[in-house]
Amino acid sequence: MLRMEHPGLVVRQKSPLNLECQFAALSDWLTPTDQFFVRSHFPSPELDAAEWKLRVGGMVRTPLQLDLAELEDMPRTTLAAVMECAGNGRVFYVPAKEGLQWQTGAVGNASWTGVLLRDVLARAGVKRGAVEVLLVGADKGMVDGGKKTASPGPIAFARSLPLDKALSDSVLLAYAMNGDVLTAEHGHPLRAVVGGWFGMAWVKWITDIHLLPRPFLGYWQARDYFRWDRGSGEPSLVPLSTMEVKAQIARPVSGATVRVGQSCRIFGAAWSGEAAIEAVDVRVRGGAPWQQATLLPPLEPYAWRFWEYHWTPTHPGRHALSCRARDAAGNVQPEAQRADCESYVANWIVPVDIKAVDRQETQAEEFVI
Ligand SMILES: Nc1nc2c(c(=O)[nH]1)N[C@H]1C(S)=C(S)[C@@H](COP(=O)(O)O)O[C@H]1N2
Ligand SMILES: [Mo]
Repeated sequence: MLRMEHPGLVVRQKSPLNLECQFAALSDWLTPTDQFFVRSHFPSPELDAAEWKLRVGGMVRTPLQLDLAELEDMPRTTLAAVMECAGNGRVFYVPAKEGLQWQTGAVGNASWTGVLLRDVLARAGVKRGAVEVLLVGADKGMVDGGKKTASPGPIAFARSLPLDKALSDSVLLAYAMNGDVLTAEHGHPLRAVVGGWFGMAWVKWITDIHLLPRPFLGYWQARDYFRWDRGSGEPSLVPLSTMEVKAQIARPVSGATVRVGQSCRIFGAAWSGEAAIEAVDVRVRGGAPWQQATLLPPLEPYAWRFWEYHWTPTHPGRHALSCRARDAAGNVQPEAQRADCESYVANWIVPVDIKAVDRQETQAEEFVI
């Protein structure tokens, strides 16, 4: 019997497994786990939760080894948080950029349960002079060392957080997602949840935490997942960190037909980095005025925000629907493609092309919404 292994998800790569959700099907504010995108650089390590240990070392007073039961006995926190892969929307780069051609589905919003990283660090005791917390995953493999250096050999997926973020209320070591034990693909038995940050910071399958005296320059920080910062004169490399303000239209989908004179609901989600979404605007064709959409509940600091706008097309023809989010820190989505983010951070405005038709031209089967 034919069995679909990942119903409702688009397979971007089979091994390592990379799955994209269908953003057009957006309905639940908490993305069901079986509809949540998967982004993995290496095959999933097979970890036996009974054998697994979390080691905490480096610049700490007392190096620790904790098993899952010990972590589960610590005070638990649940945080609803959106995670967007920094490569989400890469397909919109012109000309095309190398890498998985994510459309709009490398993003999801889930409820994560675990311990605050801060509580684990407090148990170990952080020494003065520590500036970053390195999180190391159990998955390993070969990477491209670049043109000018030899390959570093097999390396693990590892990313660091600055100490102030690591000690904040928005960073968890999570063992549960949407109320169930983490699945293998999403990082069982333990993953990082880094509210407001792009997905690469949310290290899965964590085995080691190291307190570091200087910023980490590992592969996933300095060779990948970085941007050029021009703020200080000469361009310098800065590891990607917080998500950038963004709204996406889920429906109507590109290519849809809507009816003149009939209300059409434009619906989507918006999110940003550390700042809350303040407004989402909608424009029904280039040059038309921006109109404010309605932000919908629930409102949670690190989660995405659903929004809608009811629009009644007044004339037939093609329409390019755009949305634009603004956050409480004053960030607004740009109109133009980014130049300094390699193949990442695709948050510029990308219109959705649809067609409005007069009632008499319309055939029932043409309705998509
Ligand atoms: N150990 C490990 N952690 C990882 C990755 C990985 O390849 N290995 N991928 C990162 C990236 S780039 C993203 S976008 C998120 C995806 O998390 P998900 O697969 O649970 O959606 O995990 C991050 N954590
Ligand atoms: Mo990612």
